Amino acid sequence: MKHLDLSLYLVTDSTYHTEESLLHTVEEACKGGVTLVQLREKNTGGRDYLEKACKIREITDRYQIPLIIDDRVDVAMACGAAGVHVGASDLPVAEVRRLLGPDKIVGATAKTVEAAQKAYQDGADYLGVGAIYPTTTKVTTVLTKVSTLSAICKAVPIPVVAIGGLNLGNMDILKGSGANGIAVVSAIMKAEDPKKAAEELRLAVKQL
Ligand code: TZP
Ligand code: MG
Repeated sequence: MKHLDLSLYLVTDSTYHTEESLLHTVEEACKGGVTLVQLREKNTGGRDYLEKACKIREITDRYQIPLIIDDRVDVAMACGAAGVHVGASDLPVAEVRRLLGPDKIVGATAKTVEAAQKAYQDGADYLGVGAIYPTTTKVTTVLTKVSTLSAICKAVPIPVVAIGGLNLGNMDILKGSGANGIAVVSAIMKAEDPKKAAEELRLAVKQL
């Protein structure tokens, strides 16, 4: 099993950022202690996605933080990212693993124990589980109970990161769930001071 630190997993959102502010926010978040970065671009063509991915990778490389690309195996391969994250409507985990080979990171979204076990068997290195709380970042997101999160953590040997509406004030709900960390968009991407936000979240995750 790969050694992955999922304590504070930053997922990007370009919808309320210029490219410059996106890159700045990611860099500040890296300074503040995020342990993994996922570039998540919806409605971005392959060429622009790749260009952005290469720029983000320059930053994450400087801080030695793995960069995960959401949805797109081709973009991840082309920019030399550390891995790919896929959900239920993306390429199947087994196919992504086959394309990326054994060394790259494959992350998968799982909302049920069955989906979690299948993703693990098919070669996922970690699972994202949620949305734990309502979120405006992702449309039509069904909430996942913490009891389901706990059951998933018990059912698979790979690390699990909780996602969805999580912030400093509400992450205590994860205590004792077995989750290895939290994945956030808004709590960092919308923060006035993303470095401070990351520092505070990182500290809080350690208390879980
Ligand atoms: N998957 C489940 S919830 C979510 C994703 C990508 C969005 C989480 O964003 P936020 O802003 O941290 O609620
Ligand atoms: Mg996806």
